[in-house]
Amino acid sequence: MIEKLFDDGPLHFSLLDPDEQDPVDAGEMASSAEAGGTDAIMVGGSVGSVGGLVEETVASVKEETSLPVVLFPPDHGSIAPNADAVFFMSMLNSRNPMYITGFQMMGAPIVRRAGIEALPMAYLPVEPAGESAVGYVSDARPIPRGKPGIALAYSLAAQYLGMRYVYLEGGSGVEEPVPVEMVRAVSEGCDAVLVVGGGINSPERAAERVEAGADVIVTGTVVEGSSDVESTISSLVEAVKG
Ligand code: 1GP
Repeated sequence: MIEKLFDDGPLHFSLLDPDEQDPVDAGEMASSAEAGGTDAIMVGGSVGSVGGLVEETVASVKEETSLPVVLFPPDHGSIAPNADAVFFMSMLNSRNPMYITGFQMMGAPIVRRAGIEALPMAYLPVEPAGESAVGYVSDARPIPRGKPGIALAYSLAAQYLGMRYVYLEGGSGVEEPVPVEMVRAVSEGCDAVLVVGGGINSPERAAERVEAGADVIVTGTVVEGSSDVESTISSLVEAVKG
């Protein structure tokens, strides 16, 4: 059960977008990330990461590492049966009902047939995620940075709906990650496992958010173009684990 992994937090997850590199390179990056001490590989992306490409990327990661692979799908077309688990996400603050319940309805039978572990999650874009691919594609109404109370209210709603994970998403590659005050408010006021990502590109940024109560730090962009993925991940992991 991947769920058990979360008992041993705080954790660092490495995100690989299948649209950004071919599956062989993804496997090599995952191998370096494993050597750097990351806890799991997330596979997914907003645009172009569908079907066979996701499955081949998962296969390559599993061939090169012994890490759990957790899908991070934008919709039902990105659910690969060879992954270990899926963040089964509902974007509670989307304007488009397909991102709240529609793609979930279409994806649920795929998850059941594949026997993948489903981790029920509220996926909450936070400003400036409106400028990122995920905000644009999913028609998000991102939470204002100065409103931690709204993030907590959504997170509590998720908890009361039975979701066990909350992901505060700043947007991939953004300049400013989710504010520390917002991470603290959600961590202190809600029981869900708190995942934070988007724009976390330094050990300091990772450590501040763990100190504020994040259970999982996700990084993706920081290793793109890195000549030494292992040491980049290793310094992030060190910051997360203290
Ligand atoms: C994006 O939160 C993830 O969905 C990771 O963001 O690419 O900025 O690390 P970065």
